[in-house]
Amino acid sequence: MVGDGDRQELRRRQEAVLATRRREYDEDDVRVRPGKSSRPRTRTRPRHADAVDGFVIAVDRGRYTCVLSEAAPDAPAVTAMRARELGRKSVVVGDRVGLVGDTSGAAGALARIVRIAERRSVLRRTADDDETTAEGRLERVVVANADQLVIVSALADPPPRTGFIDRCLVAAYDADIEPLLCLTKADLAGPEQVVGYYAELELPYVLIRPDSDLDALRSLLAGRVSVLVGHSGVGKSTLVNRLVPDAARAVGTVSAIGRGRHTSTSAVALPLPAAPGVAPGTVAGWIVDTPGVRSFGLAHVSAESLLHGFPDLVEATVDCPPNCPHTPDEADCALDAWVAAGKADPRRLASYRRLLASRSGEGDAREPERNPGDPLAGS
Ligand SMILES: Nc1nc2c(ncn2[C@@H]2O[C@H](COP(=O)(O)OP(=O)(O)OP(=O)(O)O)[C@@H](O)[C@H]2O)c(=O)[nH]1
Ligand SMILES: [Mg+2]
Repeated sequence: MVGDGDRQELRRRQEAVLATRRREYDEDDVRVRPGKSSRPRTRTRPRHADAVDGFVIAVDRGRYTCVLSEAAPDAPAVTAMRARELGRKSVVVGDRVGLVGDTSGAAGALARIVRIAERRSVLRRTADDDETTAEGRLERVVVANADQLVIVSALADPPPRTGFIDRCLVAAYDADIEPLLCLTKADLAGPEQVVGYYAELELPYVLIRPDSDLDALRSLLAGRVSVLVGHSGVGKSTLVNRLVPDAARAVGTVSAIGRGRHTSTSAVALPLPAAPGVAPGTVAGWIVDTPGVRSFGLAHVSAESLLHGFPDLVEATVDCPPNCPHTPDEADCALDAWVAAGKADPRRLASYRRLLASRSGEGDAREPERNPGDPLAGS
Protein backbone atom coordinates (compact mmCIF):
# COMPACT_ATOMS: atom_id res chain seq x y z
CA MET A 1 0.00 0.00 0.00
CA VAL A 2 1.13 3.43 -0.78
CA GLY A 3 0.09 6.09 1.68
CA ASP A 4 -1.11 9.60 0.75
CA GLY A 5 2.20 11.11 1.80
CA ASP A 6 4.10 8.62 -0.35
CA ARG A 7 1.81 9.27 -3.31
CA GLN A 8 2.45 12.99 -3.03
CA GLU A 9 6.19 12.37 -2.80
CA LEU A 10 6.02 10.08 -5.87
CA ARG A 11 4.10 12.69 -7.92
CA ARG A 12 6.59 15.38 -6.89
CA ARG A 13 9.47 13.23 -8.12
CA GLN A 14 7.70 12.30 -11.34
CA GLU A 15 7.07 15.96 -12.06
CA ALA A 16 10.69 16.82 -11.31
CA VAL A 17 11.83 14.13 -13.77
CA LEU A 18 9.34 15.31 -16.40
CA ALA A 19 10.45 18.92 -15.93
CA THR A 20 14.08 17.89 -16.46
CA ARG A 21 13.15 15.95 -19.61
CA ARG A 22 11.13 18.85 -20.94
CA ARG A 23 14.11 21.07 -20.43
CA GLU A 24 16.30 18.53 -22.18
CA TYR A 25 14.03 18.61 -25.16
CA ASP A 26 13.86 22.34 -25.63
CA GLU A 27 16.69 24.86 -25.26
CA ASP A 28 19.16 22.41 -23.73
CA ASP A 29 18.68 19.99 -26.56
CA VAL A 30 19.48 22.64 -29.11
CA ARG A 31 22.50 23.84 -27.21
CA VAL A 32 24.03 20.43 -26.56
CA ARG A 33 23.74 18.91 -30.01
CA PRO A 34 25.55 20.85 -32.70
CA GLY A 35 23.26 21.99 -35.50
CA LYS A 36 23.88 20.79 -39.01
CA SER A 37 25.36 24.11 -40.00
CA SER A 38 27.93 24.21 -37.19
CA ARG A 39 29.32 20.74 -37.86
CA PRO A 40 32.92 20.86 -38.99
CA ARG A 41 33.02 20.84 -42.77
CA THR A 42 34.59 17.92 -44.49
CA ARG A 43 35.58 20.11 -47.42
CA THR A 44 36.04 23.83 -47.67
CA ARG A 45 33.58 25.69 -49.84
CA PRO A 46 35.31 27.36 -52.77
CA ARG A 47 35.25 31.10 -52.40
CA HIS A 48 35.27 31.78 -56.12
CA ALA A 49 37.84 34.51 -55.87
CA ASP A 50 38.46 33.79 -59.55
CA ALA A 51 34.86 34.47 -60.64
CA VAL A 52 34.51 36.89 -63.54
CA ASP A 53 31.70 39.44 -63.85
CA GLY A 54 28.97 38.93 -66.40
CA PHE A 55 25.55 40.28 -67.40
CA VAL A 56 22.66 37.90 -68.10
CA ILE A 57 21.15 38.63 -71.52
CA ALA A 58 18.89 35.60 -72.01
CA VAL A 59 17.42 32.71 -70.04
CA ASP A 60 16.23 29.52 -71.68
CA ARG A 61 15.35 26.27 -69.90
CA GLY A 62 18.01 26.46 -67.20
CA ARG A 63 20.70 27.86 -69.50
CA TYR A 64 21.79 31.44 -69.05
CA THR A 65 23.46 33.45 -71.78
CA CYS A 66 25.87 35.99 -70.34
CA VAL A 67 28.27 38.57 -71.68
CA LEU A 68 31.46 39.16 -69.75
CA SER A 69 31.95 42.70 -68.51
CA GLU A 70 35.63 42.75 -69.47
CA ALA A 71 35.28 40.97 -72.81
CA ALA A 72 36.01 42.48 -76.20
CA PRO A 73 32.86 43.70 -78.02
CA ASP A 74 33.02 40.85 -80.53
CA ALA A 75 33.73 38.13 -77.93
CA PRO A 76 31.23 35.27 -77.96
CA ALA A 77 28.53 35.13 -75.29
CA VAL A 78 29.04 32.60 -72.49
CA THR A 79 26.51 29.88 -71.74
CA ALA A 80 26.17 29.11 -68.04
CA MET A 81 24.14 27.10 -65.59
CA ARG A 82 23.32 28.02 -62.01
CA ALA A 83 25.62 26.67 -59.33
CA ARG A 84 23.69 24.58 -56.80
CA GLU A 85 24.88 26.78 -53.97
CA LEU A 86 22.61 29.58 -55.24
CA GLY A 87 19.75 27.57 -53.78
CA ARG A 88 16.34 28.77 -54.88
CA LYS A 89 17.50 32.23 -55.94
CA SER A 90 16.35 32.88 -59.46
CA VAL A 91 18.58 34.36 -62.12
CA VAL A 92 16.85 36.67 -64.58
CA VAL A 93 17.74 38.79 -67.58
CA GLY A 94 19.55 41.90 -66.38
CA ASP A 95 21.24 40.18 -63.44
CA ARG A 96 24.89 40.95 -62.87
CA VAL A 97 26.55 37.68 -61.93
CA GLY A 98 29.86 36.07 -61.02
CA LEU A 99 30.92 33.20 -63.32
CA VAL A 100 33.42 30.38 -62.90
CA GLY A 101 34.35 27.39 -65.02
CA ASP A 102 34.69 27.51 -68.77
CA THR A 103 33.94 31.12 -69.64
CA SER A 104 35.58 30.91 -73.07
CA GLY A 105 32.27 31.02 -74.91
CA ALA A 106 33.50 28.21 -77.17
CA ALA A 107 30.93 25.84 -78.64
CA GLY A 108 29.78 23.39 -75.96
CA ALA A 109 31.51 25.28 -73.14
CA LEU A 110 29.49 25.65 -69.94
CA ALA A 111 30.23 28.10 -67.13
CA ARG A 112 28.63 28.28 -63.67
CA ILE A 113 26.89 31.25 -62.09
CA VAL A 114 28.10 31.39 -58.50
CA ARG A 115 26.99 34.86 -57.45
CA ILE A 116 24.17 37.27 -58.15
CA ALA A 117 24.96 40.91 -57.44
CA GLU A 118 22.49 42.92 -55.41
CA ARG A 119 19.80 44.17 -57.78
CA ARG A 120 19.39 47.88 -58.35
CA SER A 121 15.78 47.35 -59.33
CA VAL A 122 13.42 44.43 -59.78
CA LEU A 123 10.52 44.66 -62.19
CA ARG A 124 7.85 42.18 -61.14
CA ARG A 125 4.51 41.27 -62.46
CA THR A 126 2.00 38.86 -61.07
CA ALA A 127 1.06 36.31 -63.66
CA ASP A 128 -2.59 36.88 -62.95
CA ASP A 129 -3.96 35.32 -66.07
CA ASP A 130 -6.08 33.51 -63.53
CA GLU A 131 -6.46 35.53 -60.35
CA THR A 132 -8.54 32.84 -58.67
CA THR A 133 -5.73 30.32 -58.19
CA ALA A 134 -2.47 30.50 -56.26
CA GLU A 135 -0.53 29.65 -59.44
CA GLY A 136 -2.38 32.42 -61.23
CA ARG A 137 -1.14 34.89 -58.68
CA LEU A 138 2.47 33.74 -58.96
CA GLU A 139 4.83 36.63 -58.88
CA ARG A 140 7.41 36.73 -61.62
CA VAL A 141 10.50 38.84 -61.91
CA VAL A 142 10.46 40.22 -65.42
CA VAL A 143 13.90 41.76 -65.41
CA ALA A 144 16.54 42.90 -62.92
CA ASN A 145 18.51 46.15 -62.84
CA ALA A 146 16.39 48.04 -65.39
CA ASP A 147 16.66 51.83 -65.23
CA GLN A 148 13.75 52.53 -67.52
CA LEU A 149 10.42 50.86 -68.30
CA VAL A 150 9.42 51.55 -71.88
CA ILE A 151 5.67 51.01 -72.02
CA VAL A 152 4.96 50.20 -75.65
CA SER A 153 1.43 50.83 -76.82
CA ALA A 154 0.21 50.83 -80.41
CA LEU A 155 -2.12 53.68 -81.35
CA ALA A 156 -4.09 51.18 -83.44
CA ASP A 157 -3.99 47.48 -84.28
CA PRO A 158 -4.14 46.55 -81.40
CA PRO A 159 -5.86 49.66 -79.99
CA PRO A 160 -4.29 51.44 -76.99
CA ARG A 161 -5.49 50.45 -73.52
CA THR A 162 -4.90 53.08 -70.87
CA GLY A 163 -5.81 50.59 -68.15
CA PHE A 164 -2.82 48.52 -69.20
CA ILE A 165 -0.56 51.57 -69.33
CA ASP A 166 -1.75 52.58 -65.85
CA ARG A 167 -0.84 49.15 -64.52
CA CYS A 168 2.63 49.42 -66.04
CA LEU A 169 3.05 52.85 -64.44
CA VAL A 170 2.21 51.40 -61.03
CA ALA A 171 4.77 48.62 -61.59
CA ALA A 172 7.41 51.15 -62.69
CA TYR A 173 6.94 53.48 -59.71
CA ASP A 174 6.75 50.50 -57.36
CA ALA A 175 10.07 49.16 -58.70
CA ASP A 176 11.66 52.62 -58.80
CA ILE A 177 12.17 52.42 -62.56
CA GLU A 178 11.54 55.48 -64.71
CA PRO A 179 8.64 55.08 -67.13
CA LEU A 180 8.68 56.12 -70.79
CA LEU A 181 5.60 55.83 -72.97
CA CYS A 182 6.36 54.64 -76.47
CA LEU A 183 3.40 55.03 -78.83
CA THR A 184 3.89 52.92 -81.94
CA LYS A 185 1.95 52.73 -85.23
CA ALA A 186 1.53 56.51 -85.25
CA ASP A 187 1.05 56.08 -89.01
CA LEU A 188 -2.29 54.38 -88.31
CA ALA A 189 -3.87 56.72 -85.70
CA GLY A 190 -3.19 59.97 -83.86
CA PRO A 191 -1.89 60.08 -80.28
CA GLU A 192 -4.27 62.82 -79.01
CA GLN A 193 -6.53 60.64 -76.90
CA VAL A 194 -3.77 58.77 -75.13
CA VAL A 195 -1.57 61.82 -74.67
CA GLY A 196 -4.57 63.81 -73.40
CA TYR A 197 -5.30 61.18 -70.79
CA TYR A 198 -1.82 61.59 -69.32
CA ALA A 199 -1.72 65.37 -69.58
CA GLU A 200 -1.49 65.87 -65.80
CA LEU A 201 1.50 63.55 -65.51
CA GLU A 202 5.07 64.40 -66.32
CA LEU A 203 5.23 61.26 -68.40
CA PRO A 204 7.72 61.44 -71.25
CA TYR A 205 6.54 59.90 -74.49
CA VAL A 206 7.80 59.22 -78.00
CA LEU A 207 5.82 58.61 -81.18
CA ILE A 208 6.98 55.87 -83.54
CA ARG A 209 6.05 55.44 -87.19
CA PRO A 210 7.76 53.11 -89.65
CA ASP A 211 9.59 56.07 -91.21
CA SER A 212 10.50 57.98 -88.03
CA ASP A 213 14.21 58.45 -87.36
CA LEU A 214 14.17 57.21 -83.70
CA ASP A 215 16.68 59.90 -82.63
CA ALA A 216 14.53 61.05 -79.69
CA LEU A 217 14.10 57.46 -78.50
CA ARG A 218 17.81 56.69 -78.94
CA SER A 219 18.82 59.60 -76.77
CA LEU A 220 16.36 58.52 -74.04
CA LEU A 221 17.79 54.99 -74.13
CA ALA A 222 21.46 55.98 -74.18
CA GLY A 223 23.56 54.60 -71.35
CA ARG A 224 20.68 52.84 -69.60
CA VAL A 225 19.09 49.44 -69.27
CA SER A 226 15.57 49.79 -70.69
CA VAL A 227 12.91 47.11 -70.76
CA LEU A 228 10.10 47.10 -73.30
CA VAL A 229 6.70 45.89 -72.10
CA GLY A 230 3.43 45.83 -73.96
CA HIS A 231 0.67 43.71 -75.38
CA SER A 232 1.49 41.25 -78.11
CA GLY A 233 1.63 42.80 -81.57
CA VAL A 234 2.29 46.40 -80.52
CA GLY A 235 5.67 46.39 -82.29
CA LYS A 236 8.27 45.80 -79.56
CA SER A 237 10.44 43.47 -81.63
CA THR A 238 10.01 45.62 -84.74
CA LEU A 239 11.39 48.52 -82.71
CA VAL A 240 14.27 46.47 -81.31
CA ASN A 241 15.24 45.39 -84.83
CA ARG A 242 15.36 49.02 -85.89
CA LEU A 243 17.42 50.06 -82.86
CA VAL A 244 19.80 47.10 -82.98
CA PRO A 245 20.38 46.29 -86.65
CA ASP A 246 21.73 42.76 -86.14
CA ALA A 247 19.18 41.80 -83.46
CA ALA A 248 17.12 39.67 -85.87
CA ARG A 249 14.18 39.48 -83.47
CA ALA A 250 11.24 37.59 -84.92
CA VAL A 251 8.32 39.83 -85.83
CA GLY A 252 4.77 38.57 -86.00
CA THR A 253 1.49 39.59 -87.52
CA VAL A 254 -1.40 40.94 -85.49
CA SER A 255 -4.20 38.40 -85.44
CA ALA A 256 -7.78 39.22 -86.33
CA ILE A 257 -8.87 39.82 -82.74
CA GLY A 258 -6.10 42.39 -82.46
CA ARG A 259 -4.19 40.74 -79.66
CA GLY A 260 -1.17 39.58 -81.61
CA ARG A 261 0.22 36.09 -81.50
CA HIS A 262 2.98 36.27 -78.90
CA THR A 263 5.79 36.05 -81.39
CA SER A 264 8.50 36.58 -78.78
CA THR A 265 8.57 33.94 -76.07
CA SER A 266 11.28 35.05 -73.65
CA ALA A 267 13.05 38.20 -72.56
CA VAL A 268 16.31 39.04 -74.32
CA ALA A 269 18.69 41.94 -73.65
CA LEU A 270 20.39 43.44 -76.69
CA PRO A 271 23.26 45.93 -76.74
CA LEU A 272 22.39 49.29 -78.25
CA PRO A 273 24.96 50.49 -80.74
CA ALA A 274 26.89 53.58 -79.75
CA ALA A 275 26.09 56.88 -81.41
CA PRO A 276 28.35 57.90 -84.30
CA GLY A 277 31.65 59.32 -83.06
CA VAL A 278 31.81 57.08 -79.98
CA ALA A 279 34.44 54.31 -80.10
CA PRO A 280 33.08 51.42 -82.15
CA GLY A 281 32.01 48.46 -80.04
CA THR A 282 31.12 50.64 -77.05
CA VAL A 283 27.84 49.49 -75.59
CA ALA A 284 25.58 52.52 -75.39
CA GLY A 285 23.00 50.85 -73.20
CA TRP A 286 20.82 47.76 -73.22
CA ILE A 287 17.32 47.19 -74.47
CA VAL A 288 15.33 44.22 -73.24
CA ASP A 289 12.68 42.84 -75.58
CA THR A 290 10.01 40.88 -73.69
CA PRO A 291 7.14 38.66 -74.82
CA GLY A 292 3.77 40.36 -75.11
CA VAL A 293 1.64 40.09 -71.99
CA ARG A 294 -2.12 39.95 -71.78
CA SER A 295 -2.20 41.82 -68.52
CA PHE A 296 0.27 43.32 -66.10
CA GLY A 297 -0.74 41.70 -62.82
CA LEU A 298 -0.20 43.80 -59.72
CA ALA A 299 -1.28 41.45 -56.93
CA HIS A 300 2.20 41.87 -55.41
CA VAL A 301 1.73 45.65 -55.01
CA SER A 302 0.06 46.83 -51.80
CA ALA A 303 -3.15 48.87 -52.05
CA GLU A 304 -1.23 51.84 -50.65
CA SER A 305 1.54 51.53 -53.26
CA LEU A 306 -1.01 51.43 -56.10
CA LEU A 307 -1.47 55.14 -55.56
CA HIS A 308 2.17 55.74 -56.50
CA GLY A 309 1.22 54.99 -60.08
CA PHE A 310 -1.19 57.94 -59.92
CA PRO A 311 0.94 60.96 -59.01
CA ASP A 312 -1.85 63.19 -60.32
CA LEU A 313 -4.11 61.89 -57.51
CA VAL A 314 -1.66 61.51 -54.62
CA GLU A 315 -1.83 65.14 -53.47
CA ALA A 316 -5.59 64.94 -52.93
CA THR A 317 -5.32 62.12 -50.41
CA VAL A 318 -3.83 64.36 -47.70
CA ASP A 319 -7.41 65.54 -47.15
CA CYS A 320 -8.77 61.99 -46.83
CA PRO A 321 -9.81 60.65 -43.41
CA PRO A 322 -7.25 58.36 -41.73
CA ASN A 323 -7.08 54.90 -43.36
CA CYS A 324 -9.35 56.02 -46.18
CA PRO A 325 -9.80 53.09 -48.58
CA HIS A 326 -10.35 55.56 -51.49
CA THR A 327 -13.22 53.44 -52.75
CA PRO A 328 -16.29 55.06 -54.40
CA ASP A 329 -18.48 54.23 -51.39
CA GLU A 330 -16.22 56.15 -48.99
CA ALA A 331 -18.20 59.38 -48.68
CA ASP A 332 -15.29 61.40 -47.23
CA CYS A 333 -12.68 60.29 -49.76
CA ALA A 334 -11.09 63.51 -51.00
CA LEU A 335 -10.41 62.12 -54.46
CA ASP A 336 -13.96 62.83 -55.66
CA ALA A 337 -13.75 66.51 -54.76
CA TRP A 338 -10.29 66.73 -56.34
CA VAL A 339 -11.60 65.44 -59.64
CA ALA A 340 -14.78 67.53 -59.40
CA ALA A 341 -12.57 70.61 -58.98
CA GLY A 342 -10.89 69.72 -62.28
CA LYS A 343 -7.52 68.91 -60.71
CA ALA A 344 -7.31 65.45 -62.27
CA ASP A 345 -8.98 63.55 -65.09
CA PRO A 346 -12.03 61.60 -63.84
CA ARG A 347 -10.95 58.68 -66.04
CA ARG A 348 -7.73 58.44 -64.03
CA LEU A 349 -9.69 58.18 -60.79
CA ALA A 350 -11.93 55.57 -62.36
CA SER A 351 -8.85 53.64 -63.48
CA TYR A 352 -7.31 53.80 -59.99
CA ARG A 353 -10.52 52.53 -58.46
CA ARG A 354 -10.80 49.73 -61.01
CA LEU A 355 -7.30 48.64 -60.00
CA LEU A 356 -8.25 48.77 -56.31
CA ALA A 357 -11.35 46.70 -57.04
CA SER A 358 -9.47 44.15 -59.15
CA ARG A 359 -7.02 43.66 -56.29
CA SER A 360 -9.78 42.96 -53.81
CA GLY A 361 -11.43 40.58 -56.25
CA GLU A 362 -14.46 42.80 -56.79
CA GLY A 363 -13.96 43.31 -60.45
CA ASP A 364 -11.65 42.91 -63.36
CA ALA A 365 -10.80 45.92 -65.45
CA ARG A 366 -8.95 43.98 -68.10
CA GLU A 367 -11.82 43.48 -70.45
CA PRO A 368 -12.73 46.65 -72.31
CA GLU A 369 -16.37 45.63 -72.56
CA ARG A 370 -16.59 46.13 -68.80
CA ASN A 371 -15.78 49.78 -69.31
CA PRO A 372 -18.41 50.73 -71.86
CA GLY A 373 -18.06 54.46 -71.13
CA ASP A 374 -14.41 54.55 -72.07
CA PRO A 375 -13.23 52.36 -74.94
CA LEU A 376 -9.57 53.10 -74.14
CA ALA A 377 -9.80 52.04 -70.53
CA GLY A 378 -9.27 48.28 -70.78
CA SER A 379 -6.05 46.73 -69.71
N1 LIG B 1 1.70 50.15 -89.40
C1 LIG B 1 2.65 49.82 -88.52
N2 LIG B 1 2.86 48.52 -88.24
C2 LIG B 1 3.81 48.22 -87.35
C3 LIG B 1 4.59 49.23 -86.69
N3 LIG B 1 5.43 48.61 -85.82
C4 LIG B 1 5.19 47.28 -85.93
N4 LIG B 1 4.24 47.02 -86.86
C5 LIG B 1 3.71 45.70 -87.23
O1 LIG B 1 3.07 45.10 -86.11
C6 LIG B 1 3.20 43.66 -86.17
C7 LIG B 1 3.66 43.10 -84.82
O2 LIG B 1 4.95 43.56 -84.52
P1 LIG B 1 5.95 42.82 -83.50
O3 LIG B 1 7.19 43.66 -83.50
O4 LIG B 1 6.10 41.37 -83.79
O5 LIG B 1 5.16 42.97 -82.12
P2 LIG B 1 5.62 42.54 -80.65
O6 LIG B 1 5.20 43.62 -79.74
O7 LIG B 1 7.06 42.18 -80.64
O8 LIG B 1 4.74 41.24 -80.39
P3 LIG B 1 5.01 39.99 -79.40
O9 LIG B 1 6.40 39.49 -79.65
O10 LIG B 1 3.96 39.01 -79.77
O11 LIG B 1 4.84 40.52 -78.01
C8 LIG B 1 4.17 43.38 -87.32
O12 LIG B 1 3.42 42.98 -88.43
C9 LIG B 1 4.83 44.73 -87.58
O13 LIG B 1 5.22 44.88 -88.92
C10 LIG B 1 4.32 50.61 -87.02
O14 LIG B 1 4.94 51.57 -86.49
N5 LIG B 1 3.34 50.83 -87.94
MG1 LIG C 1 8.05 40.47 -80.06
